[in-house]
Amino acid sequence: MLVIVTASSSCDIGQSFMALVNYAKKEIQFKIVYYGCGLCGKTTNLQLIHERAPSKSKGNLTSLATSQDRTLFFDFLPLQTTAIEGFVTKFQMYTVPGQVKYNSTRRLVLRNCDGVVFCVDSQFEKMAENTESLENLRENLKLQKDELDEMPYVIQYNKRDLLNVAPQEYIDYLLNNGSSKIPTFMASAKLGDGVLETLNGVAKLVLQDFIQKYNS
Ligand SMILES: Nc1nc2c(ncn2[C@@H]2O[C@H](COP(=O)(O)OP(=O)(O)OP(=O)(O)O)[C@@H](O)[C@H]2O)c(=O)[nH]1
Ligand SMILES: [Mg+2]
Repeated sequence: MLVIVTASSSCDIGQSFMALVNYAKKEIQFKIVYYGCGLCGKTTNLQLIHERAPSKSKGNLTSLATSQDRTLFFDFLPLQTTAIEGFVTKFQMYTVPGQVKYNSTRRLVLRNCDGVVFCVDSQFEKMAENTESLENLRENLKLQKDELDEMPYVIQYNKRDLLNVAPQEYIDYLLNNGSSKIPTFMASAKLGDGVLETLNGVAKLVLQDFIQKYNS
């Protein structure tokens, strides 16, 4: 399911890496966070990944949610692969709670993340919320001395199955600076379209970033 990138297994990992490397167990752990406004589909992404991932490479999906199925703290899904030669590579997948009032929780979940998926609700009337959420992501990353533009980051345009969605170019203009640098993925998490592609996209960037830092 995940893109395979190989690296030498005898690396000396510097302190600047956020990824957790355990030499004794031959394990590398990366943290990927799904961010976005309330109800954009973050939890649905993780549910779909959990449903489709082969059982030997996934753990339990843990969701801490309100009675209305809104994320209260986070969702958590561990995935495992052999993307880096000689190491078991673990991806710890998290979602944040999108509701504006849970900002301190979002900051906690964002800590030490290695990659971000910004999930967009493509419906026209959600554009202000998407923009606000992206701004909130940038601010929260700054507080932990990270810059969104310098980290592995992809955008998912979700809910493309609905009729009232904004055109891709318009969302690009609003949320992606019209830039072709940030990989974007069209998706319907509800139907299962584009979800694994998004995951592969961010996993590939996270691994490339890790290998590049290691090589330098
Ligand atoms: N039509 C459609 N509905 C979707 C899609 N993805 C998610 N939904 C629905 O949108 C609602 C919210 O989805 P969630 O995954 O719970 O959203 P969330 O981003 O986790 O929301 P918070 O936990 O509040 O931040 C649910 O009813 C989903 O079934 C999609 O691609 N298309
Ligand atoms: Mg949720």
